[in-house]
Amino acid sequence: MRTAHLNRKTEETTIGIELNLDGDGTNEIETTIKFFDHMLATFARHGSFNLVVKAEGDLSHHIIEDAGIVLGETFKKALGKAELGERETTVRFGSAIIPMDESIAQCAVDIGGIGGVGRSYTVFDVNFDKERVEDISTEDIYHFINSFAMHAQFTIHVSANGENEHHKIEAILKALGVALKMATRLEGRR
Ligand SMILES: [Mn+2]
Repeated sequence: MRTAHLNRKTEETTIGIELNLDGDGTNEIETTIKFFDHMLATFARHGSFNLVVKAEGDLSHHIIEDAGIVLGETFKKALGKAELGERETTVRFGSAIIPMDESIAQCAVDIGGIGGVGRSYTVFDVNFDKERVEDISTEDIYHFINSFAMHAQFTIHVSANGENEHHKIEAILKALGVALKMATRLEGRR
């Protein structure tokens, strides 16, 4: 089983994450931000990752950003470092196009497997019409995905269109989960 757990405490946040890449989507998410809980649970379920996230802090922006950082570090720990070639048994690439009612999201990932050099890059082609959805700021969605990509050593491309911001974001997290489920799968060869 490829698992990892990390705890990180700063003056702003306290984050604890447990991850099993070869899971079934079971998750236990408590971040004090309801919509962020919904995002992470959606990601875990559709990525078939077993995920425990306990996060608290002073501001929702800090919690979301720091949870992205620690989630990225946890993926890196479970997968091994890209620049050392430790991911070369994975499929490496993954992509998904996921609809949710009137919304549609696309996600493509490169986790830097064979001969990987640890490319951390985010392309986020999403426009939000509203500044807030439920109890988060829509600008924090990019912050979360970028923090995650930088610290996991992933290249992540995301685009989405739709009318309903909740649906758009949910489709993005489903697409990210499905793309990463594909990319992190073991290929069975070196
Ligand atoms: Mn929903």
